[in-house]
Amino acid sequence: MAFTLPDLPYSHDALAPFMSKETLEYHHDKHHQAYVTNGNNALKGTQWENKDLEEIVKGSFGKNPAVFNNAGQHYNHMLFWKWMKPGGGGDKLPGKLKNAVERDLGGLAKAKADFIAAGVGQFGSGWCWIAVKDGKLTIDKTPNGESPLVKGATPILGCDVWEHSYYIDYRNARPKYLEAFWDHLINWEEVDQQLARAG
Ligand code: MN3
Repeated sequence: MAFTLPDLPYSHDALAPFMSKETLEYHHDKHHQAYVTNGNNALKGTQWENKDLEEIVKGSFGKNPAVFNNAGQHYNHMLFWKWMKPGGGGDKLPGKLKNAVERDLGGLAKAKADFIAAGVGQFGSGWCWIAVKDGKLTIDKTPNGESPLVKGATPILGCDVWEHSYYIDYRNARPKYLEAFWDHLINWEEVDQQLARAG
């Protein structure tokens, strides 16, 4: 199934000042588009050409870097745009998600600190995550285009810590970007829905 670039679920200027119009114009319109274009080219003639995205990501991991890197990043970004909304973030978590964070991650303050530490601790490009594995929430980080999906887990929240995601707005201050993502951008209702789907 050919990849297509989804529209952002909000306007390019909707997340300012925490993520600027210029960042989204480059990040969504150019970087994500490049993963779509290069992924479609890499898929041609492979066994994954007509598979769905999750199957491509899992199947090509460790086998075909050109397919995996682009498919992995397409998968991650499809989710990333949905994990943000104007006026998001903070401590207004829906009940089921809130309970799971208390139960598995030691409460919201510890979850925030550990999530930010995972993002700051990812050396070079990558992502930090909250994922569901065996019915429990975990915090993790991955390099490049990898995700919890290739470790048998289901991501329910992720933050892109590639420099293209924050350098225009925060320069080298990755911790400040992660803090703003958590405090002002996360779409907790979407995270809650993905938790419900992950079981
Ligand atoms: Mn990115």
